[in-house]
Amino acid sequence: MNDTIRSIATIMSDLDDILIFPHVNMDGDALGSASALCLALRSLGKNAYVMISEPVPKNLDFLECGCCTSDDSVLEDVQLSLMLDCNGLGRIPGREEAWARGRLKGCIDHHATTAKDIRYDFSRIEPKSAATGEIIYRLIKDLGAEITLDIANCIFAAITTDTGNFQHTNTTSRSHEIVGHLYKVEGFNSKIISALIYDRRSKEALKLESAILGNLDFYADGKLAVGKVTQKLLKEFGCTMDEAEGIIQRIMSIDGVEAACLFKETEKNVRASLRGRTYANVEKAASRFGGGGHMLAAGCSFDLPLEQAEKELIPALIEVV
Ligand SMILES: [Mn+2]
Repeated sequence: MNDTIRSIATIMSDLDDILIFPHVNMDGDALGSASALCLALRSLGKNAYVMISEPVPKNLDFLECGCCTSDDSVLEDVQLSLMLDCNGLGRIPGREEAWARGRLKGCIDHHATTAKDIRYDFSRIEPKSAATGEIIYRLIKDLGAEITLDIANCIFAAITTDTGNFQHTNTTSRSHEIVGHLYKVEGFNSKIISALIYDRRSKEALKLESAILGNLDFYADGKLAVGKVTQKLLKEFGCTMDEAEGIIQRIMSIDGVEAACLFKETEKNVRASLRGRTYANVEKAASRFGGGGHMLAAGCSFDLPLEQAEKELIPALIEVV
């Protein structure tokens, strides 16, 4: 089932109380899409909130726009629970009860991953869209809401982050067309938004990055590069895990590297972020361990110590490079 954006707009036009659920470890697309839609719904007189269970990452704080809450009972009656930029209860941990309150359930996403644990009343999955923000922009237009400056900023943040600043192969003419429309919104300045997202790193985060980059492991004649963010390193530099954001792109900038893996040792488990350059299907490797994503950008997690997670994943990555 893939509903049209127009039919989703028609359904949502009749609803007043809506909770929006971006994925855990929110990124610019998850939060930007969620806040953009929330603001648009509010402008149409509806009660809408973005339900989150973790702090907003520092570099994305300007996307919060007064939309986010962790209060399950913020709405008395929830007519719709809408999952954005993800699919499946595993992507919204800690928010299952709030999710269940929605009388209708919907999903808007651009990941091809399918989830079998939810029956949606409507869904739209567009694997060819570079960002969920592209789908949300069109939905907002179909809802008849105005693209305000705040909404434009959120949509731009969604698209610039998920396209790697328009450098990833997922970038399409439509990505640029939508951004072209954003430039027509009064006051819109992409430079300001890019600087907020990309140019607010701490000195400590840069030191963390250089420690990780200085200690990479290479496999398969240098085609696979593997880095590690350990709890020990985070403590040493006084950083939090979200300050490791962007390091994987730095690894991918190495000539000859076809695939990169960045292990992130959290307090609970080990997550792996994966990237491919042209042909390395990292999603194939991730899906073996219950993860997912896109062919050239995927992730998975392990309830194992870091060394064991490496032993499991690295051979699977060597196979795809
Ligand atoms: Mn996304």
